Amino acid sequence: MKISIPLLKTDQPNYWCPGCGDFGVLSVVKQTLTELEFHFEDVVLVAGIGCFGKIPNYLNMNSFKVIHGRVLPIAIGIKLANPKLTVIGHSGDGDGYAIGMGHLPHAIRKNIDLTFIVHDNGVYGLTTGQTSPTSMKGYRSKSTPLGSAEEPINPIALAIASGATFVARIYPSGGRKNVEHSVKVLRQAIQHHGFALVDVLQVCKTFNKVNTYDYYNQRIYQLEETGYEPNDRVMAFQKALEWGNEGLPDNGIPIGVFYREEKPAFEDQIPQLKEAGPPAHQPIDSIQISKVAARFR
Ligand SMILES: Cc1ncc(C[n+]2csc(CCOP(=O)(O)OP(=O)(O)O)c2C)c(N)n1
Ligand SMILES: [Mg+2]
Repeated sequence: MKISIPLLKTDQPNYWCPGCGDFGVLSVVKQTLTELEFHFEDVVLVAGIGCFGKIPNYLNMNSFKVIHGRVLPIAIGIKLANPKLTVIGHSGDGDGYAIGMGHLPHAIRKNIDLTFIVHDNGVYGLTTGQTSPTSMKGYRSKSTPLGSAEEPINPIALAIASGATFVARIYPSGGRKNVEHSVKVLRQAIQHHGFALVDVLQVCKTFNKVNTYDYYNQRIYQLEETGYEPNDRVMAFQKALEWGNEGLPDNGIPIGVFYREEKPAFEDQIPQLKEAGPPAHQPIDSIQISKVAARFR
């Protein structure tokens, strides 16, 4: 059956705060999956722990909710078990760039064919507002009451440096133009053959009083509108360093596709997958696990 916005609806009560940026991500995901004309059996969604991690509750589709920080290992496992599936991971700046950070450069350099959407609100929302790896320097919260002394991680630069074949940033808020742009970018990310990082500028109205809707609305600009072509890695890295640097020549925050490159995905290069086919399609009747199981009794 084909995915459609009405069929994706669930009867779960929504626990996100009024005005949460996650609503924008949810609607962009719904629209993109519908536009891509996927069938329900073609797509698996994997989500970690955080406010963003409630997204499977609001999407009536095959989903796997995993422990904190482990979206990528599970998503990779699903993809390798059955490369025919489209796998989409949802993570947060805490989930994906703190506890789960070790997985990111390795998934990137493997170039596993999956889409990794990070709801980046610069704060640990679910645990009531601690400083995260993308909170800006000086950020005050209950975990850094005197202001954070650390520089934030730059996920776009990190992904480019790790050899990512698709790197993008979206802002699915602040009006129709940004929403349509987000759908367009997410569509390309999902269609990309290889690892695609989509960092989402997501506002946390309750806890992050720095990166507000006003903050982003005043700074974001679409890379495409400047004639930017996402095919030069050095240029992409340079663009990745722009972050509303007031007083400097580049004082905006770019959104859109920073870099893309066609390369074989990990799973294309594994002879066992080519010869025997995906593990999910191999017969299991003759496999005896009783001996192994006995060792764990
Ligand atoms: C192993 C483990 N450590 C810590 C936690 C507590 N915890 C739950 S969510 C979270 C951070 C969530 O932040 P983020 O990923 O940015 O998601 P958000 O809530 O902002 O959407 C933490 C530290 C946990 N659930 N499991
Ligand atoms: Mg967060």
